[in-house]
Amino acid sequence: MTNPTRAPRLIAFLAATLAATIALPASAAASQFPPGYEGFHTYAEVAADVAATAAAHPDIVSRFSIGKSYQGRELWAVKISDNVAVDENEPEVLYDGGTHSDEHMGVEMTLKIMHWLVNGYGVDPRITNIVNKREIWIVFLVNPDGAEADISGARFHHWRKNRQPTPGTTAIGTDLNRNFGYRWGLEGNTSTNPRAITYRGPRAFSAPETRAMRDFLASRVVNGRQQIRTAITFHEYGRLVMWPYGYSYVDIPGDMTKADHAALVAIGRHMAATNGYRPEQASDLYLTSGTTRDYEYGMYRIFSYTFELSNRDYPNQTWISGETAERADCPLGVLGLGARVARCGAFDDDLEVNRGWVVNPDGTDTSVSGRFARADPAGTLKNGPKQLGGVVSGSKAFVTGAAAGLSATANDLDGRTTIRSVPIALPAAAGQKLMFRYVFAHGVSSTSADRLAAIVEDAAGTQTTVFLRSGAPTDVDGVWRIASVSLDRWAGTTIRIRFMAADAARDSLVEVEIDEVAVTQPS
Ligand code: 0X9
Ligand code: CA
Ligand code: CA
Ligand code: ZN
Ligand code: CA
Repeated sequence: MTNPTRAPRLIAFLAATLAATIALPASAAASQFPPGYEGFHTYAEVAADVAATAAAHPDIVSRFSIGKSYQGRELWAVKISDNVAVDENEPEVLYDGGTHSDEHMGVEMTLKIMHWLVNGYGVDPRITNIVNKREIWIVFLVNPDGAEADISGARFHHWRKNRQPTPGTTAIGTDLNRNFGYRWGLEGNTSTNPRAITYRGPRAFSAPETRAMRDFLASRVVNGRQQIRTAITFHEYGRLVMWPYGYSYVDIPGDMTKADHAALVAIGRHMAATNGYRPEQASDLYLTSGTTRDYEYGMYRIFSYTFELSNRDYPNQTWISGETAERADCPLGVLGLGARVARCGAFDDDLEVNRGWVVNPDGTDTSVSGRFARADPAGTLKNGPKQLGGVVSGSKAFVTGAAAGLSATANDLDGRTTIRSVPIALPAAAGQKLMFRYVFAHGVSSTSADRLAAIVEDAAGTQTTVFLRSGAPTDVDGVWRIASVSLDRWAGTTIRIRFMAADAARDSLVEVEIDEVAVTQPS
């Protein structure tokens, strides 16, 4: 393989942001890379390599398409795992390349990862373990139309965007890494000009290629939980490892938790140390919005990285960062033993994104106002703080009526409200605890009929109250407290967790908040 050297691609280095108009031949002979770059794979060669590898290793590689490009090319992908035909309950990992079509090295990296896993399986214990214990998804070339355009006539055209015309203009192409629907369209290095190389598209997910990625990600939500826990999206160039967010210069905005940030940085630094890249927050390079990485973390809390590969280092396994695969069971475990015990058990939910809780699961709740909602609570005051305006982690918790309203009793709980978790399979070992943070506040007119209960529902539907706080005719201010309850009775079974809050008997001021629900590791 030659060592290709090409013009700088990082757009910060570009003097002009307008894309050159490129003329493409009307009829396409088999495309090929310019002389000296024959080691790179054209779309047809990617498709052939993926098909041949899947055919040769049907036990661990399954090929599929996540959808079609604007011009109708299949967006080829594989799943790599043992028992590959079965959706096993194994942590999942996603790698993608070729979002920017002139960054061909990212595509080579995705192919390299596939061959690294396939060739090392049963040979290298580390790789065998990854294939057996994880489900790896690879989308090789997110933007095949652009990649073909980029090498048309066996010359490089520096074509970055897809090949979709923008209605009402003569311009072609949307920057797919500005078109994802998380905080799409903010300021920074993203353009409303259809001719610009960073054109974001008329709306989020206006491009078929980003929609295919969005729909694939959504398809990995199983039982209410996103199965993909870690991801790398491969770009070029600059030798960078970047964590979220790119949309803000703030290190830990409200839509990130402190713990996630610490883990994102730790894993990012480890990976950078293995390949000599520079680790940094994406916005340290420049502000962007609508990127793959921000969408994956913001929407699903996938621990997601952008790698800017070198445009000279044709990928070899030195640069494969297997840590994303190895840590996919519990990225927060990188923070040490305490975090592993508390956050890497059978269940962990900071309540920042939807992880499948159902409100009013039996349809019998009586609350007319103040039913549980996952929200950013407003603070309320009535003889001292009642609903607290800050949560334990990030900016979300389950709250009884998140808004403050005009009076302290405007959005408090009236009647009974219930939430129920997804099924949680508890390992058989002893010492697992249900831990959660809660606020239970009430006014002087409260009675013992007002309550907050944590309930374990077993596989047969039997409910057992394992935690109870009851009201009393005294004024109790809101304070975040921590609860810890043994689950030994249910070890080795599948349970659901319920929280029930009630303002019963006579109407009183009752406020409840729940955050950081977890089942600890066995002791
Ligand atoms: O601009 C991009 O999309 C990425 N760089 S590239 O040269 N491959 O085009 C960088 C994305 C990283 N995110 C931010 N810088 N916010
Ligand atoms: Ca498997
Ligand atoms: Ca699975
Ligand atoms: Zn790129
Ligand atoms: Ca939270």
